Amino acid sequence: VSWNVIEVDRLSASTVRDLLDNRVAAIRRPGFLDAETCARSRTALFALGDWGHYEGAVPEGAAPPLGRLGITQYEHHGDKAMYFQSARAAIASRRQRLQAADLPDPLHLFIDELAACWPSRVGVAEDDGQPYFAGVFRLTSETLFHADWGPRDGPGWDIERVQAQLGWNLYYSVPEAGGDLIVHDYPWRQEVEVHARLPFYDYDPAAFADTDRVAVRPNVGELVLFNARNMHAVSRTSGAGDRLSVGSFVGETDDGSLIIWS
Ligand SMILES: O=C(O)CCC(=O)C(=O)O
Ligand SMILES: [Fe+2]
Repeated sequence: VSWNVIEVDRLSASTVRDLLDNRVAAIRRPGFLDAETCARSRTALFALGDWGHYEGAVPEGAAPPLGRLGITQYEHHGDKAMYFQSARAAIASRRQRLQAADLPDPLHLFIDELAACWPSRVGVAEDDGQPYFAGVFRLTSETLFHADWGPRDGPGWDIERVQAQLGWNLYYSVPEAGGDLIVHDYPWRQEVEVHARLPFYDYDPAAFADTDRVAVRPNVGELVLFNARNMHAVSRTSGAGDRLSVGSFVGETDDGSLIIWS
């Protein structure tokens, strides 16, 4: 295999293995959710009305997503107790909202397909029996270069012990232009930190300009997986509010099981 984007009918252990080991750049899994369910989900999620809630809460120039439903570990890395308290509420509200709108939970669909092929346990990450939040919905207009890596993002958290990390996203809607997921063959390492212009965010692409790179333009209903430890970004979209996705991380632990969080 070469470090490139591959397309599959269904997830398999060997392709997921290749991605965890950074032998392939990304996995496209088209038709994970049908177009009608994507459209219905988008309408129902927007009707909830609290998008854009986090706007302005991030540093100037950080090009935040326009909005999201759910929480991330990264934004709470300084306060673990507060995170697990927020996670409880966020998990309950997420479940209740999907149920009320009669929407399939994409996180469950994803875990089902992954668990069906993976030889070891697959489940939501926990710290002392407390579950992490997983399956954040995001409206993205642009994301600057960054890497998502549990050992760096969660020292003292359970996700610290992951040995490889993927990200997956399912796209409910996509923009006319832009919104490509760009991934470099450059797994996070300590020495790249001097190139971060914000804490763990907005890394100067000059630091890895000489590495291989792919650009994935997602389609509606498609699942895209990539190695989240690699430097990645989302190019600016043509229209704000067009790129609606849901996703999480998947980390491989020392015993081969996969743990899931956002
Ligand atoms: O929206 C995407 O395509 C990728 C966003 C991202 O940075 C991630 O899922 O870690
Ligand atoms: Fe990311």
